[in-house]
Amino acid sequence: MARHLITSALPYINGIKHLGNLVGSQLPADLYARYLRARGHEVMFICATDEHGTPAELAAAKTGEAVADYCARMHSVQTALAQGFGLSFDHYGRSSSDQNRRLTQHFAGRLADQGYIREVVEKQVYSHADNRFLPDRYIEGTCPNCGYDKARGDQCENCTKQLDPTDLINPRSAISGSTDLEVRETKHLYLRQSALKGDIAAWIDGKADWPILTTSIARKWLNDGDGLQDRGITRDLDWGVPVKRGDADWPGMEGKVFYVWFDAPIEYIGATAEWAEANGADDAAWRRWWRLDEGAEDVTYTQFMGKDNVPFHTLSFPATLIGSGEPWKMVDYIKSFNYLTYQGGQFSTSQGRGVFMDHALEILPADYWRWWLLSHAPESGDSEFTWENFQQSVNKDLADVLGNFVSRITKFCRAKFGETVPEGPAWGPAELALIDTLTTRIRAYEANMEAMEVRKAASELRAIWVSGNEYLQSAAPWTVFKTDPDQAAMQVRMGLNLIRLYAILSQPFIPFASASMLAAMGTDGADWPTDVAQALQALAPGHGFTVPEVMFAKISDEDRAAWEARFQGVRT
Ligand code: B3M
Ligand code: ZN
Repeated sequence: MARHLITSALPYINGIKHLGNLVGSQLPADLYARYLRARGHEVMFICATDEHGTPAELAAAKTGEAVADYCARMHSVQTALAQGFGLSFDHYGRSSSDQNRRLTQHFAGRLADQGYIREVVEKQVYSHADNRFLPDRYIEGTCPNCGYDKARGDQCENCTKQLDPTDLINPRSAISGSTDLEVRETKHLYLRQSALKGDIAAWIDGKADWPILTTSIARKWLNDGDGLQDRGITRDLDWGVPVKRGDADWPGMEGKVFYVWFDAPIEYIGATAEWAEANGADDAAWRRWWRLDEGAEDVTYTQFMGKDNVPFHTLSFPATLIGSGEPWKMVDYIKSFNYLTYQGGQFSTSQGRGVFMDHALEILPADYWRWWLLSHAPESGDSEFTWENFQQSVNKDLADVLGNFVSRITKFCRAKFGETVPEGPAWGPAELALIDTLTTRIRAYEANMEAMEVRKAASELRAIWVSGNEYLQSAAPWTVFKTDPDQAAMQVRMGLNLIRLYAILSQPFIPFASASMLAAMGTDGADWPTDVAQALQALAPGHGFTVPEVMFAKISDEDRAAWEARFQGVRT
């Protein structure tokens, strides 16, 4: 049994996330966590809300709530939606937690002790119209690197270049649009990333197995002239982790907070400490996942994120961990994703364009979305959600292939043999051939899951479902029954055991349907089918089962048209 630490990029606290956010980190991370647990490994699956920074402050200002109240409310909203989608986090923490505050201040103190912090009097953009300093994300302007005119002050999402606000051309407030900005002097702490470039380069060079998407972005900013510039890690904001050096005050930094991207990745550790507290465990329980000198040396750590988060996870966060001089567990593998587009355009909260997590669950069960998103994950390139493709894929894969198989075999058995597994003779050549096919397919499925090749794993699973249908089609127990009911009984026994096998294999993708299939088969035994022949004998003759409700109602053209209209967004 191996030990796996899995983290998904932390969604910002503000707003309900859309399907693109979901498939870009949390959902594939859940797929991987579920699979590893099903294989018997020890998994710690962590995520949290990213609560600091201007997004939270501005969103709270809009609702009139105190930002702490807003974050508490939105954390429970996001928690409920995560549960609705079956995201099986061991803990869904909060970057505003005491644990994260203490850890962030600890790391800042360690970095200072190691000489990796310098104090800089810098120029920060103050907006008179907004009556506040404007941190990076809320200054927009033209990117000096590629000319994109909606570049943000921290990063240009067009060319992913990490920026400082004062780099922007024609800057304006992203809050009010005001260009009445004044650059003011203010003292901030800078993390001397440049002094850690060699350590980080060596660390990345050792990651030969990383996906090209991840290493190419990391190397681009590492080797590009200014990739590892020293970066400001404090801000003139009220909401955030107060700047302290461990437990001590930091003279001259009163009233300032750490930059959201400094404390957010530390919340991966913070949320694990929150998990320990929530489960009445001591510090050793979380430190055994994160400290190489306290039991984490045998942990494999995998991170899931959208590609625009790769620079922070391959440069800034490693700089914090390495710079601390302490033996913290660092990521072993980063699975990063491209983008999901919606009907040829972008998801947009402000324009109500695209499907967001709350509406998705209102109209269809989570498994419909999980299956489509994972089988179309934006791995090697962007994927596009279209209602036509969604309806076709779900109706075919889930309703016609899997759902239909379950329904035909259970209803036929009930009609001819009752709701117990019939016996019949031993398997014949057709069954043995099926077992060979399934064994090959299941090994390929396992290999793709281990490698986090999400789409390939989905197509192997689909092929496994199809092979059961092909078996049923050629065996045709409903015809055989007329002349040889005993042979039909054996075929049905195989079919019922295939349902249990499918439930176990499908659980990482469609956990809700998997659970109802196992319940219908009257079993909670879900041992992974290492030996396929043995697995297909789990439901012995005489074992009781029930015919499940229709598992996947098809999406009608009317519904599809109505949803397409509902989520098309306001015409701009
Ligand atoms: N909150 C995700 C984003 O860019 C950001 C990830 C933090 S992971 C430590 O929306
Ligand atoms: Zn750019």
